[in-house]
Amino acid sequence: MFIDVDSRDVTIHSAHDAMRVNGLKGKAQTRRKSLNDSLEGDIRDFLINESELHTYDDLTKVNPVTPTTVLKCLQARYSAKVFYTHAGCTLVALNPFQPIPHLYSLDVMREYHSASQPQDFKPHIFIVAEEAYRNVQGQVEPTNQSLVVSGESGAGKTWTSRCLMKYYATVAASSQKCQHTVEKIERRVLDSNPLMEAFGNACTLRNNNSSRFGKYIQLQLNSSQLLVGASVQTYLLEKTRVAFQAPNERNFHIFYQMMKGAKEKQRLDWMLPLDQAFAWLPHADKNLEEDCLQETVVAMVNLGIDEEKRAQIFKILAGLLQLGNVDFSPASEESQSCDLEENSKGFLQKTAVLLQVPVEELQTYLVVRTLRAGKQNVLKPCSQTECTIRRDCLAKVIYAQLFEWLVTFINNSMCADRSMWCNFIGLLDVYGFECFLLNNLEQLCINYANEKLQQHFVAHYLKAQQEEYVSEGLQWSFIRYQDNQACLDLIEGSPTSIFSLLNEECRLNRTSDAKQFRVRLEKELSGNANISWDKFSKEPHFTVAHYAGKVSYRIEGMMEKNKDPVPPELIHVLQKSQNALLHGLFDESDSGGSRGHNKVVTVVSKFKNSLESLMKILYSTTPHYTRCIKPNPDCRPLTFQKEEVITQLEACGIVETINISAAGFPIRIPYGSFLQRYGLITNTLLNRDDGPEMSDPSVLRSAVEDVLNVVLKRHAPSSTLSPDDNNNMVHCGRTKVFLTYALLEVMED
Ligand code: AOV
Ligand code: MG
Repeated sequence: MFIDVDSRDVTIHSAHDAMRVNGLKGKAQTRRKSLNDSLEGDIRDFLINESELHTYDDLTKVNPVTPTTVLKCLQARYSAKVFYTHAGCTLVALNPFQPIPHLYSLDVMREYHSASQPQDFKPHIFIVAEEAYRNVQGQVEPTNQSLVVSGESGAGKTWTSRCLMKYYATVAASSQKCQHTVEKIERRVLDSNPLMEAFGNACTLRNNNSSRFGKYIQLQLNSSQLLVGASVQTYLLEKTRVAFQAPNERNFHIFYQMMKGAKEKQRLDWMLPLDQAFAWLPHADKNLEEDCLQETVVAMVNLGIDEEKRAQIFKILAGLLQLGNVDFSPASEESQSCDLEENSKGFLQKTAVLLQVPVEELQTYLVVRTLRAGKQNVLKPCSQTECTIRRDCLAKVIYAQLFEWLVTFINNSMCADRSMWCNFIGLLDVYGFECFLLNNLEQLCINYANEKLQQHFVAHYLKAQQEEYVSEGLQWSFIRYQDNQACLDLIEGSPTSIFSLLNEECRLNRTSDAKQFRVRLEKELSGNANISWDKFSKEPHFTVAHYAGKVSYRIEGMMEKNKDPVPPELIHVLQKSQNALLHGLFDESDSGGSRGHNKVVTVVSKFKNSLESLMKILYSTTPHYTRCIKPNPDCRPLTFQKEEVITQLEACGIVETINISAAGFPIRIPYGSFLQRYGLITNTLLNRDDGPEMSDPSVLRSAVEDVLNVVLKRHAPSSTLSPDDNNNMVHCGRTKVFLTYALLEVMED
């Protein structure tokens, strides 16, 4: 796919002549590298003044824009405790990892909100917030806005989204007239955060409060631009965490909140004695500020979850903790079913009591499964491993359904009637690009989502670049810039892609073999340059070259995860629950979809569909990008590590924006400065005390053109400076000369 940019519109269209493309990006990269290496001494001083780097509010103004100069600028600013920097149409936010007094106070919000030109203020997330708020009203017609916050785990996405929500809850709720309802709604919108975080966030190696789901929240505004409601859409909760926590990681916060915050009566109701250890509750000794049950309960109350429902929710959760302590011992003979470990019997009993399901049936269907033989059902004992898998599946499906119920409840509680609102501002807080030593289906989905967002971002950034050229009067256009479509085709394309092959494997419903699948991938996809294999690796895997770097994915277990099977017998047990909420979660009447009997809706299909609707919304709104950067891996306050930051600049597309500008004219030199340095070529050396006629732009411009004509004549005789010529080396704008790196090198020689 190519992105064609004309001066106003970015149109994206598929073209299969992809391979024929000019290697713009490649060439620009080589050029940039050689320039970077040779950028020494006085040319660098001429282009950038290092001692003033921290004063650059916009990275695209650093001249030349290269990864090195951008990195230096960010570092200088971070040392000066300046955490926000523009990067063209993007905002870069560096995580200070410590509270910064007054940076987000009500006074500061009001200052940005009441400013006539907030852009003239210091870079801040409130500029983005305010710009979107003003854009919603629109000069011609109102337009919906999207604020996309991205960055790696612990970079500050969730923190930033919370800041944005507080901003709107403050500035969009100033009306006195309908204060009562507005106050209520803004409270609810803000309370949705701690509630969803209690159930969807967890302490990981990278972030004590890591979001284990993606979310897009739409703040609904009425014609007077007041916040009247909100709706939230969530993406792919990492439900595996309920039953499996990686070493040194924890389960979802809510379990710890219960364990620590229960009052005496609740402890009895929930069967949670203080001295009881739970297998699924590791590191309960760690104390986090996120462990506060009270805050979650207050949020539940404010959102309208009544006492009865709360009791049902907590009992279900407590039941899951007990279930985690149920272990199986191998059967003495193969034809026999597994037994429970001696002390597991009590835990299973408690699970059944808390989930309010019949204990015998629960036990039976954990250890045997039904097979259909002709018209009859026969019971087949499961192996010890299979029993454990069934137990975990049960926990995961309950937790995932509960989370979904909660999100629906929150939506019902916050969402305004469609007639009440006109426009929305959407906030997207999704998991950033991930690359671990071992990567699974989850990472493939997350990175696929990031590829999608990156494509959207590139289209948006190209458009902004083009607009700058237009404002300087340049005719040149980014006609063909190659984006990441090839990688997306590899992952999700049709007819053949990683997703389509995975789905086929699941549809065939056979026991899939990782090695065979790898052979199949290689056979069907080896034509795509974005996939590769390490010939020496013993483990079946494939490696995808993402825009942010290469990631190797393990095939083992991928098909099973994609199928996400739930033992139907266990669902039947849950349908017998006396707990009204739990019973409702598995109501037979709507057990279609993923739990339906015949149709397999795989994890990747569901994810692809939900992402596609998200992308549709994003393309229909005006986007604003914020890139959060984690300056060191250990969350240490005010510590800037270059290698960490540069990798993230790559992953979040800042380096890509540099590439895009390199594909155009990355060196921009004001006429005066240009003549000071290169005027000697035509003996028009410009000094500081040159007369007033030299400050006249047209005089300057013509002197500059003389210099350029001499150089072009010698080095590129086919190029001219005529405005109609689609010159690919240099252009004269209204106030600046726009150059490629190649021509800069020639000039320097
Ligand atoms: P994330 O959302 O990007 O990670 P968070 O927003 O949870 O990351 O930020 C991680 C931690 O960094 C927070 O808990 C704060 O302690 C700190 N922090 C972030 N931004 C700021 C700020 N502007 N000022 C002060 N402290 C900040 V993840 O959800 O793990 O991908 O999955
Ligand atoms: Mg987060």
